[in-house]
Amino acid sequence: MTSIYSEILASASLGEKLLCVLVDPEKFENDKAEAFLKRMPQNANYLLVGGSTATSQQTEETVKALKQHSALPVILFPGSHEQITEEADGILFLSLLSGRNPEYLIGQQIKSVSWLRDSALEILPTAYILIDGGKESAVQRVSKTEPIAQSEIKLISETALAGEFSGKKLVYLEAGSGAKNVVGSRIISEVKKNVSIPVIVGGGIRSTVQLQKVYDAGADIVVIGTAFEDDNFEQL
Ligand code: 1GP
Repeated sequence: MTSIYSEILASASLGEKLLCVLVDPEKFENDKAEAFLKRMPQNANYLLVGGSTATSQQTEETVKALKQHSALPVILFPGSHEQITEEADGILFLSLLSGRNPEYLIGQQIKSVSWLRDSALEILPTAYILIDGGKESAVQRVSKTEPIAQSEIKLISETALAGEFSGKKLVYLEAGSGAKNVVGSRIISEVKKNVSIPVIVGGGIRSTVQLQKVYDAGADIVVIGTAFEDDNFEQL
């Protein structure tokens, strides 16, 4: 079976842009999974499942509901080590490098080892960088860390590169779920220029215009949650 990461690398090397639909198990109505998936752009590549405070049971049930109606790979995007289920295909193994809270740099990761040690989930080490999206995000609240200001392009870029040097395979530039301000184009292009691993961008993307702008700036993968969840993604 081709691994998720080798697919991502192949797409990135061809300049093919990828789209992830993010589902928060705490808010998702599992019995409406089929209708939800029909509404999604048919070019979506992955389903991401996770939220800041979802339980393990909620996560597992949502993954199962999505898998019943979709053949897309499901990747966990865990807010905590408890949101791990074998029902998924892979996991973004996140380290919140923008913050200085050891619990989200390494603590949660250690707690997840007993779940992951014998797991078949594909582990995708990810440099997770929280950037100011104009309002307090759930990541900020839960992790008790500050986002990096959008003006700190050099710091964001160096944080991303430090992530790559530490062995992360992906960089995730996160403006926070429901962000007012999407991660700026200059940040994305600067990070893209500096790292050689694929770049994910998410937070506050609500229209095809914003989506295209983020892709044009250099994002390899875009994550959209809230706009699809609220069914108000603006198509042109
Ligand atoms: C949040 O980046 C994701 O972690 C997606 O954000 O919900 O605003 O699309 P939205």
